[in-house]
Amino acid sequence: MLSGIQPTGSLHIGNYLGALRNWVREQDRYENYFCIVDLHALTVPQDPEVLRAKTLEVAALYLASGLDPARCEIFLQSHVAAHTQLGWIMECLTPMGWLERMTQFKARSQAQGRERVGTGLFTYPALMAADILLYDADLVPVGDDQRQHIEYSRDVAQRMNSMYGEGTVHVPAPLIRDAGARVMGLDDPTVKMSKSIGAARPAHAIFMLDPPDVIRRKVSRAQTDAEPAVRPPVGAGVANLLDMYAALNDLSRDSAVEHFSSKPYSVLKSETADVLIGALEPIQTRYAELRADEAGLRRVLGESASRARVVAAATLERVQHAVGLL
Ligand code: AQP
Repeated sequence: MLSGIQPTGSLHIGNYLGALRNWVREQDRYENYFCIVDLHALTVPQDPEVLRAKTLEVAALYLASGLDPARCEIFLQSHVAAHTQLGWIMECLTPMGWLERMTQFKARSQAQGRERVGTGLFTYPALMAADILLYDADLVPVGDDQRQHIEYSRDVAQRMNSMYGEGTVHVPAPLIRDAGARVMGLDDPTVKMSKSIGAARPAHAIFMLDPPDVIRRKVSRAQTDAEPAVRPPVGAGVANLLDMYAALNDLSRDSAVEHFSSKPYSVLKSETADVLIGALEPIQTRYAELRADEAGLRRVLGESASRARVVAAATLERVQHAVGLL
C-alpha cells in the first residue's frame, strides 16, 4: 500500500478522514509506504522556510495520528531519487492529451491562467504514477478527489506493460472509502475542503492542530441553510456536518440523520464539534511530544528513506532495463 500527502499547508480534517485515518486503520493488513510528497508541493510556489516547516509538521502528524514506523515506511519523496528518475520515464510514456484531461490541472490552470502555472503542475500525475509503481503498490488509499490520478497511473502502467512486457510494473488500484472521502469547505460546501483555501480563509477548514475553542467556533459558523432543524432532504452544508459526525463515529449518514432528526442545527453543530475535538485532542498531545524531539523525527524519516531506496532501486532498474537504458 502506498499513499502520500503534500506538505502544502496545514493538514485538515478532510486529509485526516479521507486519507490518514484509513492508513492508520489498515496498517496491519499491508506492507505500507507513506511518503510526504514534497516534490509535488513544488508544483505551486512555496516559501522555502515554510515548506521545510510544513514537511516536518506533516511527518509528525503522520506519527501522531497513529502510523507506526515499525509497521510503515514514513519518508520524504525527495529523499528517494528514484521517484524523479522513474517520473521522467512515465512522462515520456504519457500522451499530452491524457494530462490535459486531468480535472485538477484544468481547474487550476483555468484559475491562474496557463501562462502562469508551472509545467510541473501539468506533469505531476506522471511523478505520482512513479511514486506508486516504484513500490509495486497494489492499493492506493486516497480521497475521492484523487480518483482520476490513480486511473491515469493504472493506464500508464498498462501502457508500459503492453509496450515492454507484462510484469514490467505492477498495476495499482485505488482504495476509496465512502466515509470521509470528500469533506467539503465549512464556509462553502460546494468545494472540497483544501489546505490552500484554508490558508487564505480560516473559516473554510478544521485544521488538525486547531485548538478546541477554534474548532467549536468554526463549526458554529459553518454554512447551513434557512431551515431551523435537520430534516431530509438536507442541504450541502448540513450534509457535510452530518458526514463528518458520521465518519468520526463510524456511523452511516442515515444513522446520523436519524440521530439528529428534527433537532436544531445548534445541536448538530455542538455535537459535531464535540466529536471533532475528541478525535483531534489525543493527536495534538502526541504531536507536541513528537515535535519536542526533532532529532527522533528526522531519524524515523532517514531510516525509512534508506529502506525505501532499496525497494525503489530494484523497480527502477527493472524499468530502466525494459525501456532500453544500459
Ligand atoms: N476535502 C477532502 N476530503 C477527503 N479527502 C481529502 N483529501 C484532500 N482533501 C480532502 C485527501 O488527502 C490526501 C492528501 O491530499 P494532498 O495533500 O496530496 O492533495 P490535495 O488533495 O490537493 O489536498 P488539499 O488539502 O486539497 O491540499 P491543497 O490545497 O494543497 O491542494 C489525498 O488522499 C486526498 O484525496
